[in-house]
Amino acid sequence: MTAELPTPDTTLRAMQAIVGANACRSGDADTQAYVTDYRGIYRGQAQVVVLPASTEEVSRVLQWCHAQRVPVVPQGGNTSLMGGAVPDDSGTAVVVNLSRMNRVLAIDPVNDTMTVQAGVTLSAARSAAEAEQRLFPLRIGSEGSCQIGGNLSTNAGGTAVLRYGNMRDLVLGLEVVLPDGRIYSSLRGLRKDNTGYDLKQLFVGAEGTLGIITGAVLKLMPQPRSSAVAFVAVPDPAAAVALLGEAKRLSGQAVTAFELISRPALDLVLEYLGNIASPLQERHDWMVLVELTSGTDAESLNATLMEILESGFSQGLVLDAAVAASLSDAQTFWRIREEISDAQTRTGGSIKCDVSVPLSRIAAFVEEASARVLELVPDARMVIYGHMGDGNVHFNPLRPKDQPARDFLTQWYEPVSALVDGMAHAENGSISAEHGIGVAKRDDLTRYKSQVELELMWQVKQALDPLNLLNPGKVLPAPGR
Ligand code: 2HG
Ligand code: ZN
Repeated sequence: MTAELPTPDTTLRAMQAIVGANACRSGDADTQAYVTDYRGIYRGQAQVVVLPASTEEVSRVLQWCHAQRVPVVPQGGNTSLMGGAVPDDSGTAVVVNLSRMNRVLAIDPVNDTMTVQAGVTLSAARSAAEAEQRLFPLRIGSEGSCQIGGNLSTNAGGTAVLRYGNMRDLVLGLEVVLPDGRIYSSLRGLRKDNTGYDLKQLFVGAEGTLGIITGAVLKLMPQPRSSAVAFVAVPDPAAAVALLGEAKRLSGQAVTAFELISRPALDLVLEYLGNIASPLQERHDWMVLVELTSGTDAESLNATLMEILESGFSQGLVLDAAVAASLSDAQTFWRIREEISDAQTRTGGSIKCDVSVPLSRIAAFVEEASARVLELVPDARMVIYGHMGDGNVHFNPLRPKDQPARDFLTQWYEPVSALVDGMAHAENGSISAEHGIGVAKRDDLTRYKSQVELELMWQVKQALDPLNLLNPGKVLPAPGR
C-alpha cells in the first residue's frame, strides 16, 4: 500500500492548493511539534501537517486523502495522554490540526447553548460562556491548550463530572467531516430529538477514528452564585466515600467535585510547586478536595459545608479540614490538585492507570490494589488521586526517588498495570475511565472487551471508514487479536 501512496511532494502541493501554503507544515523541524505528544513519549512522522481554516477545507483535504488512500490523523491541542493525537512513525499520514478553527460561532442564552468550531480551546469556550453569565462546566487541567474537538473525541471528563457529566452529556449537536469528505451535521441544539439513532454520540469518544469533528453545539448551565471549598483529611478511602454520602445527603445537587489525594500525591505536588504549603497542619495519609456550588448565597452554602464537615467529624470520617476563606484559598487548593499530573510528568517514572469501578467498590479497590502493587514494587510512591466521586481514580505508582525512571517503567505493563487493570475489570470497572485508548491501551482492549463488543466496534468502523484511513492504529485492536 505504501508504494501506491503519493510522494510527500505531491501531497504537499495538493494540501497547499486546498488550505494555502501558509497553513501547511512539512519537513522534520516544522512538523516536530505536531508529531510528538506533549510528554514526548509518542513520536511519529507525517507527510504534511495541515491547518485548515474551515469545514469546507477539512472536507476537501479528506476527499483528496480518501481518493489517494492517504491516512489522516486528526489533532486538537495534542494533550492526549494515550498517544491518540499523533501519527505513527511510518511517515505516511497527513495530520489535520484544527487550531485555526477557533471561533465561537454563536451563543444562544435563551436556549442555553453555544455553537463552536472544534479548535476553540476549552478555556476560551468557558470564557465565552462566562461573558454571557453562563457556565460551560467541563473542567480539566489542560483547559488552556486542549480543544473542544479533542474533548469531544475523547469524551473528556475531569473534576466536575460528578455534577455535570462528561463531554458526552454536554453535547447537543455535532458537525463531522467523514473519511470520504462528506459532511454530517446535526448542529441543532435540541434537548429532545428522538428521530432514530443518536449518530453524534458515535463520534464522541471515537478518538478521531470515524471522522473529524469540526463543530459542536454545547450545553450551557446557569453560573453558580456561590461556591465553598474544603481540603479535608480522612482516615482512609472508605471514610472518603462515606463522607461523600453525607455531602450528598446534606447538600443534594451541590456537590460539584470530590477529589481524592493520597499522601505521596500531595508530597510530590508540594515539592514540585515549591512555594505552596499544605492546607493542613498535620500529615495525613488521605485527603479529599470537596467543592460545593449552588444558586444560593455564599453564607448558606458555607453553612451547608460546615454541617457536612461536622457530621463527618462526629462520625470519625473527618480528621481535619481547611475551609477556603477566600477565592485565593480556593484557587490554591485547586492548584494543588490540578498540578499533580504535571508534577508526575516532571519527576518522570510514573505508571499511569486510569481506572473506574462502581462507587460502592472504589474504597476497597484502592486499598487492595495499593497493597498488591506494593508487594510487587515495595518502594513505589503510591500517587493515587482524582475523581473519586465518579468512582474514578488515577492510580499512578511513581518510581522510588533513587530509582531511574527507565528501570522503574520496565514494570509498567507487566506486572503493574496488568494487575491494576485486571483488578478493576474484575470489579466490573473500566481500564480507561477518562483518558481514552489511543495507542497506549489499544491492545489491552482484547483482554477487557468481549468478542461481541470488539466485533461491533469494528463493524461501526467498517461502516464509516471502510478504508481504515482515519486515525489508523488507534483505539481498535487488530481484528482477530
Ligand atoms: C487529572 O485528573 C488528569 O489530573 C491527568 O486526568 C491524570 O496524569 C494523570 O494521570
Ligand atoms: Zn483526571
